[in-house]
Amino acid sequence: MAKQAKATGPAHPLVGVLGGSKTDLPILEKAVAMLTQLGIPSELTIVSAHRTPDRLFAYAEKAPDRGIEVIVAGAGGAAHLPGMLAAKTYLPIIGVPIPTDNLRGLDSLLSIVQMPRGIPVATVAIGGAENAGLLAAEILAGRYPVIRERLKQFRAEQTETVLASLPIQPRYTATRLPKREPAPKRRGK
Ligand code: RP5
Repeated sequence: MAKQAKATGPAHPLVGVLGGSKTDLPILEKAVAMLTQLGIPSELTIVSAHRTPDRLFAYAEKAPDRGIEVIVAGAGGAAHLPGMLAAKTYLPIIGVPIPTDNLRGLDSLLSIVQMPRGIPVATVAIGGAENAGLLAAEILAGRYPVIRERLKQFRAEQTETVLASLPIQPRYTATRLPKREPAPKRRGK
């Protein structure tokens, strides 16, 4: 696929990519890059569950009317951003646990993945922002056939790249087997 597909459908962002802090942006840019590659318009901004809670509520409440259909939310440590967004909107929320210095993102992962029954957050791997972008695209693919086609193409090219990087034949290592033990005698014979 061309590095960047033409933007898909509406001119407004379909995916909101939110980080809890400026320091989360290098990871979340990978979700934006994936969406851009698939031609899906997105917006990237900072909303902190703890430092700017009113902004979080306002974003979640206005997002559907602004045409946002999926939210990717990354946060680190006591990562409450994805869960609080999920509590305030019916839009699907994809949580990205941001790696941390002290606990290497395990804190972020557990904070995001252990949602209570009734308020789900789809959680990707620690630092797995590319997959968050892909998952957002897969959610949108149900409604936008052009996104479905681009995802199919992405998968096909990915498979081709992997197969092209492998040796064609399985590698055979010749080695001398030890002599076989004689078969044990059957009883009664
Ligand atoms: C969280 O605290 C953010 O998502 C970020 O990952 C973490 C640390 O934030 P900074 O102290 O780097 O701004 O809310």
